[in-house]
Amino acid sequence: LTKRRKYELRVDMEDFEGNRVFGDGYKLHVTGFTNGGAGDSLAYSGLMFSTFDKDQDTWSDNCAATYYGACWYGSCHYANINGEYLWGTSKHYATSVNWNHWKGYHYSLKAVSMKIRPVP
Ligand SMILES: [Ca+2]
Repeated sequence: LTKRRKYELRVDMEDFEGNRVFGDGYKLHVTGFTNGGAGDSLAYSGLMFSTFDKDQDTWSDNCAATYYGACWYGSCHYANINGEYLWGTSKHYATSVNWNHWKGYHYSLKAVSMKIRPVP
């Protein structure tokens, strides 16, 4: 999808208290990050995308299966944006819709969106 030219990626998210933050300017292989309060939790995004049935992470075990998500896992993640939807603060560690640099591994976000557009 993004091989032919450069794109930028913006990630918007929201918690259950009505706060919104964003991360902007990812250029896939991650340069030029702009912090809109979110913190850089996509530091792993130079990696391959993994799902429970396609383990492409760098961990000896399976991140997607262990943390119930699908993401650019290393060993394993700061962001688990396709994780379980657990409605805010949760006892579960790192399995829900996490963005660690904003809300930590015990908070499931209300909403996350990712958008790309070509760099002019
Ligand atoms: Ca693995």
